[in-house]
Amino acid sequence: MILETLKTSSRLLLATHIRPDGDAIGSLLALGRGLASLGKEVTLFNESAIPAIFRFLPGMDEIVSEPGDFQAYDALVVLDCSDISRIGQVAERLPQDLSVLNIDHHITNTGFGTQQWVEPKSSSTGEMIYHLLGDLGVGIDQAMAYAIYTAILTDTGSFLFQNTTPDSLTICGEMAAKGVDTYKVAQHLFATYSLGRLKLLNMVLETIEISDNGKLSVMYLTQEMLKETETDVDDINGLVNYAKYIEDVRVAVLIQEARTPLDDEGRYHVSLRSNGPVDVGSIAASYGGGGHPGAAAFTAFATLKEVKKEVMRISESL
Ligand SMILES: [Mn+2]
Repeated sequence: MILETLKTSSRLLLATHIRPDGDAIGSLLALGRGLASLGKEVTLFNESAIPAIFRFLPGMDEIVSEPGDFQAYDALVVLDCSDISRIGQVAERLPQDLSVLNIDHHITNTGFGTQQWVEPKSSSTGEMIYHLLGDLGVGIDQAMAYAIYTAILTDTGSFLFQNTTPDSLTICGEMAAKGVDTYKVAQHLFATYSLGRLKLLNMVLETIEISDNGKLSVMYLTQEMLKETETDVDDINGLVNYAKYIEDVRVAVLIQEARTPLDDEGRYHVSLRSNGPVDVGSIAASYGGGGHPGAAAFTAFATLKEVKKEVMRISESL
């Protein structure tokens, strides 16, 4: 089982998904530091650039964007990924014989890897890492506490989402008692909007459309808007939630133009958020994507107009 493999391995590669969120980064940092405290050689890998809002977390500079030679590791630990492809292009060159440990909380997890530990009821992978560190006999220090707190706080939408459980709140309380300055975390994560980001938000809000039955809202964001407001992908995080704040809306959608459109056909990242009983994870899965019941995404290859039309069609089943 995973616990035994971690205990007996001495060189570990830890990876998480591209376009990392707070849970991905928090889980990576917390488990990485915990394993290092047990004397293991640990490499933390993420293929994407890390969003600036997470730079305050201790140990961020240890995350590398190149994993090096896979033969140098006893195992690869994949965190917060519903599928191995989520770690990025590097997934295509993993050696067949590399032992892969899959630790995740997505209900859509494909069960990839040599060993799996998937807890769909867990608010976040960070919450699972908290329990794993306990099982490994690691004493959680302040740096790990910051990472775990950030993971749970961001994946529960600051405890506003339905995945918030007594366990998530208890663990966060414990992390605060270990010295996490919760006000400082909130300032870094939520009070660091640039003027450009606010202008971008304004532009995106202007695009809101509501389905005829009022149950679905759609917004879109183009590369042109990013250029005009001098913002980048970091600034898109969380924008989709604004479409969710509308009365009676059950599903909120943000259609985001990808940076490199393939040929003439557009490529769009479609994020879905649910405000309650609707499972957007299975809606996204029906379009080849994935996620959670409350938050999911898929990629669409079409024009913006076509993507919008298709998204509006989702409202008919709500
Ligand atoms: Mn997560």
